[in-house]
Amino acid sequence: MQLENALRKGLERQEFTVYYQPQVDVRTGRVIGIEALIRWRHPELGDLQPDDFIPLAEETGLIVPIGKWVLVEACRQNRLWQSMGFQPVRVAVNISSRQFQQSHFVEHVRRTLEETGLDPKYLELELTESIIQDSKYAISTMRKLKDMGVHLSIDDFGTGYSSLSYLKLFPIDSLKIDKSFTQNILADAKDTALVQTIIKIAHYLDLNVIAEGVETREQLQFLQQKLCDEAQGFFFSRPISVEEMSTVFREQL
Ligand code: G
Ligand code: G
Ligand code: G
Ligand code: MN
Ligand code: NA
Repeated sequence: MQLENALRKGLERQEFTVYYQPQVDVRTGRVIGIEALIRWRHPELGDLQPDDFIPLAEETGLIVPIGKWVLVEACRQNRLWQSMGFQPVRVAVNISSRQFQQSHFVEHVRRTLEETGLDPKYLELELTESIIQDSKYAISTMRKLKDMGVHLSIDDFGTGYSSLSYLKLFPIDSLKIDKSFTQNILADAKDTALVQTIIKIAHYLDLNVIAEGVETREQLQFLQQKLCDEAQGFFFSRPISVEEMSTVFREQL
């Protein structure tokens, strides 16, 4: 209850902030995308990570206004970077099930793009397998977003209990290989096999594939050999502030 009130107040008092983690083209090494990751600067508790408050936000429904705020903020900031003359990149925003199931979700995305002036092709929404399963309207909602020109990806791919058949049913653009697989690609033969197979499945289905949680050069080299498209992880950068991200963009001009 206390944390719930603090969450509510935190939203009013603008205690939330968005960090960004680069997503790199495996062939060129250039940053071609960024993932928006929320942080909470709590006045007494200090910086809180999403795992400390997103589950409660989901339970209480506060994830809806919080998620709306993150979407607006990420689109606004990405548009701002573009207007500063940096090379345009896609910004990926994590979407919770509650948020996706709101009847006005599609309209909110449309309005946010209009109001911030961000071209829809520079927005990606990260959905999980469970979101897709929970929602009666998943296909219809996804199709409306796709028709708008927004990119859709499946986050934490391979960790849910979905059947592979949804890959042909749902209008998605890319798969994000979960970091639990990436981290063991050189240590565990089963993970090696799984990652190779996920990359192949993605490409057979004409999907882009990105590996999360890349921490070493050896992992990156493996992914390069297996023709993975993109990589994200501490090897390149931790999630960083707007100022730090601006420096990364400036250096790559
Ligand atoms: O940011 P971290 O680096 O700690 O993220 C931890 C988890 O929190 C991830 O699973 C991520 O998807 C989730 N997360 C981060 N930011 C957001 C957000 O804005 N909305 C939602 N729904 N989840 C987020
Ligand atoms: O139920 P109604 O006729 O208002 O639905 C109009 C459209 O809005 C439907 O085609 C459906 O795609 C969408 N919609 C309705 N309810 C929901 C919901 O709870 N979640 C989502 N994501 N979309 C919904
Ligand atoms: O579930 P989601 O993919 O949205 O989560 C992103 C989370 O992964 C964030 O908490 C982010 O800080 C974390 N993360 C990003 N890169 C790495 C990495 O290379 N290693 C580890 N252990 N975590 C990472
Ligand atoms: Mn994510
Ligand atoms: Na993930």
